[in-house]
Amino acid sequence: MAPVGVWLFWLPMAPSTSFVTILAREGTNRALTERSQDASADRFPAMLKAGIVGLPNVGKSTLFNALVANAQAQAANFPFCTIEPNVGTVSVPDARLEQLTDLSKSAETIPTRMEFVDIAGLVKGASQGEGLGNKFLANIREVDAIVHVVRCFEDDDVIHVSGSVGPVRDAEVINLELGLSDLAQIEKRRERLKKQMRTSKEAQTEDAALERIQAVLEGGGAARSVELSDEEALMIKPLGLLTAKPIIYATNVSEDDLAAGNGFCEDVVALAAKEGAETVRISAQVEAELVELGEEERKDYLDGLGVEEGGLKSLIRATYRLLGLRTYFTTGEKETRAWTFRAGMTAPQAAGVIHTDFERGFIRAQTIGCEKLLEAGSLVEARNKGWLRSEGKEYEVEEGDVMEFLFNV
Ligand SMILES: Nc1nc2c(ncn2[C@@H]2O[C@H](COP(=O)(O)OP(=O)(O)O)[C@@H](O)[C@H]2O)c(=O)[nH]1
Ligand SMILES: [Mg+2]
Repeated sequence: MAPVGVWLFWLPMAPSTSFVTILAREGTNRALTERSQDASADRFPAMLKAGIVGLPNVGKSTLFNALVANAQAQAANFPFCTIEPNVGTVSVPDARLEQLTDLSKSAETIPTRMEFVDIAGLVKGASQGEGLGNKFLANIREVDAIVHVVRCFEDDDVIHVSGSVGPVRDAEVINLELGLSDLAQIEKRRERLKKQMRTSKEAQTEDAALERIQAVLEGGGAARSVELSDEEALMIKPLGLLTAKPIIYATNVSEDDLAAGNGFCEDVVALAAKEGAETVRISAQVEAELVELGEEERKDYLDGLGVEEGGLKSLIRATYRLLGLRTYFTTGEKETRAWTFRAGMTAPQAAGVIHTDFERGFIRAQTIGCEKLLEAGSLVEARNKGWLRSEGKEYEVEEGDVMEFLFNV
């Protein structure tokens, strides 16, 4: 059957149109519009996941539940916020979305999302099968980044598995288990490579890289601190080394310490700095309470604590960046929407995030930086000033770009 080609001619980016409305107006393309939304949902599993790990009773589930409850409250138009009891998609907070919504007088505002997984039950000895042991480690192997929650709050009512609060010691217990699991993985792999090495140069290269990682792990370090060539990195990727995953520490404090932190937080910041990792201060309990409050009460409560938020937003944003994720926007009267792409993606690849047809049939993109558009005040003004750019297939999309795609299917 001959493919039925539908040409979408270049439509100037009028303030009242986004490409989605353009599609909807072309009667024949209704189905495409609908499919495009389905397809973006299909792509969701490919979306990156962050795993929340830590010792028992440090506040992981409290944090996870607050993340999910917030997502549900903010984005009622996503019915499937919780995929499984311990997997949730959350909206990525972004002030620019509201600004663009105002600019375009959009009927709807749709944030972009990412996934968090509450990974329960790591205890000392997990790499030897203690507790949930290997199941826990397998769960971590599937995530793209680790949010390591450490307890920096004192509360006699909440039992501490080690008997006292000591976040650096706690973090080291977890990191040791992850390291031991990686070591076991590497030993198995190197055993297998032994035979292949006699005849295969690749096997030799991989083994040499693993030997370097092994030495670092045996010294108490993490695989992520080992410099690898692109070739080596690609070779060891299938191993899914846990300590190679990017990590962020979340110091969970009581409400009184949210504004200024405490000595425990400082210790964790020092530990993280040694590893080149970031730290975000949160209060899981404050976030859990905020979920229950109305807008006014929230503000009063936060004002009383001397903070602007309980740390949840900062944590989501920091994790999003840690995963190498970036945002571009589409905006029009129908909706203003944020889309996730990976740093370094070209315009056709970024278009493919919305729908594979957009990538396949990509012709050109019309774009302007979000700040620039807000400065102009409207798309018409931006056009008059000559600030809208026409970009081709080679264009690398930048953080905050407002995009409109011209394509042909
Ligand atoms: N005082 C205080 N208690 C907290 C805080 N975060 C969590 N908790 C409590 O600690 C207990 C364990 O929390 P949970 O989130 O289940 O920990 P998980 O085992 O790491 O998932 C619960 O009773 C929580 O209410 C906090 O910031 N301050
Ligand atoms: Mg839990």
